[in-house]
Amino acid sequence: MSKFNDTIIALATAQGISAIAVIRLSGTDSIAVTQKLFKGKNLLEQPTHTIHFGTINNGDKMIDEVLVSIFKEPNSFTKENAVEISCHGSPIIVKEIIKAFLKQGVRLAEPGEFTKRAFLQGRFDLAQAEAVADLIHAETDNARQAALNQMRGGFSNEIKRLREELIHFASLVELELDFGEEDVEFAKRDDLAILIKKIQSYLTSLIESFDQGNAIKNGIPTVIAGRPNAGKSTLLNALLNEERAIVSEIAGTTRDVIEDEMQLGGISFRFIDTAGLRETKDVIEAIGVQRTKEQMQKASLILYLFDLSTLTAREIQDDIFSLDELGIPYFKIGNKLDLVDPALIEKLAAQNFIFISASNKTNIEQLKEAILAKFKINEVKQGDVLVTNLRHYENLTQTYESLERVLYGMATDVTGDFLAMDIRQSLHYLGLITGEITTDDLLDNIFSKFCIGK
Ligand SMILES: Nc1nc2c(ncn2[C@@H]2O[C@H](COP(=O)(O)OP(=O)(O)O)[C@@H](O)[C@H]2O)c(=O)[nH]1
Ligand SMILES: [Mg+2]
Repeated sequence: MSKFNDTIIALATAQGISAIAVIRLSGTDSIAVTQKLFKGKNLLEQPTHTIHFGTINNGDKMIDEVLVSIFKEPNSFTKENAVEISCHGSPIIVKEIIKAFLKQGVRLAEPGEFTKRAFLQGRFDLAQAEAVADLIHAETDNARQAALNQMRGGFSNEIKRLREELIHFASLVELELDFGEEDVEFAKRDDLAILIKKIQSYLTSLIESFDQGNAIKNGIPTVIAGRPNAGKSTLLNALLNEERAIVSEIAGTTRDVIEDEMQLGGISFRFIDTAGLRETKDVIEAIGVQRTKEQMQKASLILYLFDLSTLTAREIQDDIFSLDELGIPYFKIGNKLDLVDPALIEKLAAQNFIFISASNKTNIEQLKEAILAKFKINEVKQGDVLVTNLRHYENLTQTYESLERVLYGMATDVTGDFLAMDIRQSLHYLGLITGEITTDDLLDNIFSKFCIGK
């Protein structure tokens, strides 16, 4: 593992005025550098995990009264010497303090650099490091619990254990190769097959958890679509209980995509209002219609609105045909219930329509219940293992497929060198998940998404 000599600094709390701001430093010299700017006790003589009152000074100028917490390696988040300075939460104080440290040769931290150092120093594996970011960005309690579970171990330990067992077999198969012509078999093929099936069964449970995990982490994009004037913008406002989108009797009012989030039953739903679907000569409206189609393709659910007051059988037929062709789950919603004759309702009820009046807020709760029933998730509990990260999902799937190739290879009696190659490939994908195998690009990609100071 690489050692870092340079000391990094960043504001760890949110920008802006606050009661207290925390500036953090990490690196071999962080305590020594702080001592140069600090008036109070000699920090270098203090034990780890202690807090000290004093002032931070730039030359003769006192910047602020502060509390300094010191953490000595390896007992800090980064496993390096680390300091946290709690000062008054003024942006100008924060700026002056950081400037004073920069003058001492300290460097501004890059996004996620503290967590990256913690990972490189072996504090946790890559999947756990990624969970740190998820934890900070969690918007629902379920998302928080899923991230916390992953940060505290999640599938990491089991994957590491299975990977080691597989490494053992890989080396036995490779040893056989050294014996060339002689017909030796150190790696018992039956035992290898049993291990692979065991790993695959664990992978399957993880892969299957991604549907829920992804919904919990990223929310469920729900597109409100339909023809102009069906009442889409009115429905968005009714769902969110606020005047988010402009409602008008003029067809073609909504030209851009408008969206907002709402939590239902522990999941966050992203409701997306769109431009009405129709042929149009208006260039701007046409762009809106194009965007609607793109949004519909990316949606997890479409709330498709029909205007019951103008509806024709032909319209239902055409629109449902297009929806079925798209292949995304959808609800058929009949709007403007207040304007319609009960005979029509009876006819459409047989076709699974949900009836609402968006402007009168009739049956909006029932609609929410129907949406929720479609995406029912179990509450995430402590210790539940859920895959929420697309990168993990993809690597898990690739591992599974490469293990299939190992099994196929054994079934068709391929030579040992091909078998060894397929096992190595599986090990590669497994290693990417927990970070035994990394590249600079992969790390940059992951940690650049963190905030500065994390
Ligand atoms: N009577 C009635 N009018 C509605 C209802 N929902 C929407 N409207 C009206 O239908 C018109 C078009 O609504 P809007 O939400 O802008 O439709 P959009 O083009 O699909 O976004 C407006 O005049 C709304 O007030 C409803 O449930 N009943
Ligand atoms: Mg609209």
